[in-house]
Amino acid sequence: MLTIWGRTTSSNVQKVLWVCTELGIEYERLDWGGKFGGNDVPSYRAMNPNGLVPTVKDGDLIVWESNTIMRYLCAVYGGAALLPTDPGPRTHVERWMDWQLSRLNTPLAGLLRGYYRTPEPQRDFPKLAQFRLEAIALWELVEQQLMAQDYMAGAEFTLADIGIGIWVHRWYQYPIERPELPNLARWYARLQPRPGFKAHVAGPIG
Ligand SMILES: N[C@@H](CCC(=O)N[C@@H](CS)C(=O)NCC(=O)O)C(=O)O
Repeated sequence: MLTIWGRTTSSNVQKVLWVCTELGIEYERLDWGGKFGGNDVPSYRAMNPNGLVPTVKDGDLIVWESNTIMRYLCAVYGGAALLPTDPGPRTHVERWMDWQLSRLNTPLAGLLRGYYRTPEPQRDFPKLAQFRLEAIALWELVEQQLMAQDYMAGAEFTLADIGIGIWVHRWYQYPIERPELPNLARWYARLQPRPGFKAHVAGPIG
């Protein structure tokens, strides 16, 4: 059985748990990181030298980096619908996965840290305002992308929706003003009935 190290409130852990639900993968999960600690335990560092969550063990194999874990699970547990094996269609999914890590993550995680992990007197409000503007510019790209299709990579739900979906849920909870982006809002609503979203992502930011 798969073992997953990671607290359920972590966005990167949630991606992995959501994929497990989509693919019906059984797993054992250990509360790790955040208030549970454990990231600096030498045996954990030996598995994941970053000292971050999530880490996954499948048999003798250790996997870390949430997107790599998602790709691995799709490859091994029948996830071709979530991540096509055909290289062309696959790029449509992977570019948005990479975009999430390389672009969306910075302002969205910055807002999370600022509003949810930093006491109000210590918040850097000009920086938070900048993160908000950067995030809006990026969500506008998503708004365009969703103009003529239901999901990030086309007509079907894929890993791209999971990777960005964990952030859209946070975006709509942040205590900030948001521009109206109707395609984004409709896509967010489309994700919410999925069992993986309900089980692992829905609810207040932890
Ligand atoms: N790029 C890594 C980032 C991992 C990461 O930053 N994890 C955060 C939680 S979302 C973490 O471990 N923070 C410290 C902690 O939770 O103790 C991934 O996608 O897996």
